[in-house]
Amino acid sequence: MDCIFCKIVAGEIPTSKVYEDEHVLAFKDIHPQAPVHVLVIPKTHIESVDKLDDATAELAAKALAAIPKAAREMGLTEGYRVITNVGRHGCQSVFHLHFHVLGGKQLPERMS
Ligand code: DGP
Repeated sequence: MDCIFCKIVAGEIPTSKVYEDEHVLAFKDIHPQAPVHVLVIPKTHIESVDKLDDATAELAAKALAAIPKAAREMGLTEGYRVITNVGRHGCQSVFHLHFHVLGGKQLPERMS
């Protein structure tokens, strides 16, 4: 499968890891949009939130549970924003489920 995040999980593409466990990887976004911008992904390939079902939701939950660990690792004591883009209107560009964790400054109130 030609998925850039699967290649990162496989160690074929180097990345700046923030947190890792059996099911989840968190790494710094290559194009940061905030002082801290981390991507948290399940290691298993799931296209997006839109493709979740009862079986794969458990893997998504493991990724969600890793977010506070990645946030602590990055020193995000004052809060942060979690975003996941879905499909064309959501401007998803990498079709492997990922949660953007943005912080390190006061973020704008508007999200769209
Ligand atoms: P999205 O547009 O929501 O699908 O976000 C994809 C993000 O992935 C985007 O912010 C840039 C990031 N990204 C793409 N390729 C790479 C890569 O090879 N390494 C890292 N660290 N981030 C990447």
